Amino acid sequence: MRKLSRMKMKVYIDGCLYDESEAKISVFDHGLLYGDGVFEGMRIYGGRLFRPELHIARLQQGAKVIQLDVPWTADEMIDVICRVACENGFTDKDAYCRVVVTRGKGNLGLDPSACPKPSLIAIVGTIKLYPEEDYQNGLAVMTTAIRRNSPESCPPQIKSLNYLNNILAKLEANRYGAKEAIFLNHLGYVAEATADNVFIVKNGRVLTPPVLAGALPGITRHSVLELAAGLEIPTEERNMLLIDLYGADECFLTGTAAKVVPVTRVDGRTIGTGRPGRITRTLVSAFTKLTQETGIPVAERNAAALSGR
Ligand code: PXG
Repeated sequence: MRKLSRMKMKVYIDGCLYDESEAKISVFDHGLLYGDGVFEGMRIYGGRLFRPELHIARLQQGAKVIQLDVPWTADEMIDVICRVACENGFTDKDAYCRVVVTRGKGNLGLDPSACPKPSLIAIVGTIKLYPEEDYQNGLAVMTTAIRRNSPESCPPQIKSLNYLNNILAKLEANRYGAKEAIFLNHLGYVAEATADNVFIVKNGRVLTPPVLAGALPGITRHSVLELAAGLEIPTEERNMLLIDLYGADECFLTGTAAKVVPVTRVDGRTIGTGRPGRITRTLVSAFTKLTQETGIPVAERNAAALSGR
């Protein structure tokens, strides 16, 4: 069979668009040398960019904590994403956007003061974490022996370019044939998955670990908590132990890449009935509806930016 050739992407780096094969950064960029920087993953649903203001606010907050001065406003960064989306033909389709702010070019010492100018990279393409059948049947996940980054080290709430801890957990999941790994924190409380937040449903209540347990303040998590509240399903951010996970009526993960995905097995144990639960399915539908009905139309936004508004 003939292989379908993928359209060549245009990638944005510091004010210019490059063909993907020409999109390169310096080997002296501290994002590469030390993982010094922050990033965001956003989605475009049917040509609309989903909640970019929340993603950019999280990026700016993380940058502030690591004393990385981001010279671009939220509006400027959203304009850049919409421009790259349009250049790549995602005006009416689904897409995945990666925004990266690196510390920029420096020298071989880790001192960030040698890096005068941060770099902004924007990539718009596609991503699919799990096959469709996992959304129908639910994922089998495992808990990992790796602990979520301690809050006494690099704060786990920052979406930094340091994902090695998460990658170690993902490698462990791959090794055991699990679809995803769930971290406990240094105190033994459930924190989150490698790129998703964790939820359980117990006695009709939707529960998720607090951010203080080591969870990233996920935009999907936030949206799902809002949707549940709107549907008058009680919600609570609460510390949970493994026993709460194993004994849950339902379980699901949320994330920009994963969206809302049911979990039906944890560490070989069946969760609830072993099928995606009723409340999970209700929230999947509500989230899908939200993504289809809200968001910034990238084509309109780009046209307005080009015409100087
Ligand atoms: N926890 C962690 C550690 C994450 O990295 C989430 C939770 C979910 O947050 P949002 O805001 O997306 O609901 C994330 C998000 C990737 C990829 O390339 C990773 C994320 C998002 C999109 C793509 O694997 N992480």
